[in-house]
Amino acid sequence: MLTLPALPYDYPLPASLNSLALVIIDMQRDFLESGGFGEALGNDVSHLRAIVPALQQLLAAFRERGLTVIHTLECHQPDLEDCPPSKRDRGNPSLKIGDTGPMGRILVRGEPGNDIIPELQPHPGEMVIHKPGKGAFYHTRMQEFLQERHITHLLFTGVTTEVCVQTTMREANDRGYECLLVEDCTASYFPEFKQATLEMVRAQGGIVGWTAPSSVILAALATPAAAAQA
Ligand code: TIU
Repeated sequence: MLTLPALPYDYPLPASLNSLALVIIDMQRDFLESGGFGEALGNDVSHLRAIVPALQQLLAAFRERGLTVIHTLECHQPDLEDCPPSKRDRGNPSLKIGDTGPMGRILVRGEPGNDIIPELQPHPGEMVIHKPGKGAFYHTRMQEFLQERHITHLLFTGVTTEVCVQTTMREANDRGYECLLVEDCTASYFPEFKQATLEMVRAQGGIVGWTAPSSVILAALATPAAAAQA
């Protein structure tokens, strides 16, 4: 069995790498660029871009081997029917969800600002999950998709670590998936929240799952054993 050096202990990869998926959470202009939802909430969005090169490298490794990649986007329908007032009104932002900003309507599906950043655009055939909530299982086909593909192991990346990434990882953990958070491929507007999330995920014997850097995943995928498994 292939394992990854991880915390709190080695992460066992599935018998077939076809049961493994890379999950890229919400790498959207709305969170990474000026004028989007993240900035409207009062955040300095410049921190988040630092993970893009490592994430591009990991994505390329998955694509080269034909492994499953899932992209998610946080977004709402244009009529905001799927956006509860509690979410729209929260935090008294300068621009609310649905308001028009410099990149179109904030957090609305199909608007320029809601798109995934150019560097990480999905390829044809990759799963794209549009989600109205923070978690990727709420009001989506995520669970059905994973079951159809017999996927049991999920590697989590994207933004923000303590909001959509952690929520989705917890949802997945409760549903029985073996979850690993990729340390250098996730970011928060608050570096201390990212650090706390890494620690709380792997505390108590891995109460929510494992954490590891992308380097150990790249190294494992490059082995002959991984090639034989795929
Ligand atoms: N505000 C914040 O940190 N995050 C979100 O609102 N959504 C995601 O994390 N994608």
